[in-house]
Amino acid sequence: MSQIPEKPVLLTGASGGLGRVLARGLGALGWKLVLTDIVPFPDPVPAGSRFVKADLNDGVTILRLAEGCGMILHFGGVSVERPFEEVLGPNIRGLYHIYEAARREGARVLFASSNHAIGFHERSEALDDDCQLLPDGYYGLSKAYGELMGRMYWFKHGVENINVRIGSSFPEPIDARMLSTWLSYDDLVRLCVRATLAERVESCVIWGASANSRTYWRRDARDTLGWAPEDSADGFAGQMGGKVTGDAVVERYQGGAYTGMEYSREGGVPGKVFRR
Ligand code: 15L
Repeated sequence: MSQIPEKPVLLTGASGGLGRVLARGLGALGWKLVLTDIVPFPDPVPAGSRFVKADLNDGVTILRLAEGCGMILHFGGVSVERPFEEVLGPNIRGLYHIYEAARREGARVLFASSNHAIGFHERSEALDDDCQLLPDGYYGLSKAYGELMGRMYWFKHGVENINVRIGSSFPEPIDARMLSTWLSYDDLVRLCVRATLAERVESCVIWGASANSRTYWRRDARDTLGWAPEDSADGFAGQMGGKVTGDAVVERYQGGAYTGMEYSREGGVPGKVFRR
């Protein structure tokens, strides 16, 4: 079976850390990519692909870029915690433009969601894909909104989408938390390949992490995609033992440092969501 999609693939956020990894990895497979970002693409554009500088706030341009594409790998937008007003345009309005483009083209969307959509779950919890969304800031909130937008577009318009709650995707884990949350670049590229080529995905959630034995995460839709991580953070455990912050809030929750930013709850009493 061909590993090359029939139609071109739109990759937003192409100039960011993960976008560059994907442009290189998918370009090397011979995929025809439409790369876009608000800043110039710093690498050589893979053969058969093109780069167009664009702002996610510009809906007309996003619609044009998506013309003829069968898949949108949406990695664009603000990728760290920022004030609400900075997140709003790229991550909320921009996402709406992506979904409208997908609806018009009959394209599938892979949404780069984040562990920060569920960041206020405690590290002692083992989560399945249908756990409560517990965002740990405005960035995480935009990711939770994005997942719900995907669900709405699937139910209302039949736009298929894969919501990847990415843990920590870096060349290597750099602290003790990442022994649980690390996603290798190779596992990420393979995940995007399967998400694009899988026959039917409906609207689903994937935990974006390698096969880390210290994981916080369990069930998701990976079997539907035919994806399983091949790498693991376990081999880095010896170097990471002491790499903790010493901050009680940060170490308590899965979202780590993001949970402690602007944290103003008094007395260190942990937040709880009441369940009936
Ligand atoms: C994310 O969502 C960020 O984009 C990334 O920079 C890391 O902070 C990562 O989460 C993480 O939680 O390690």
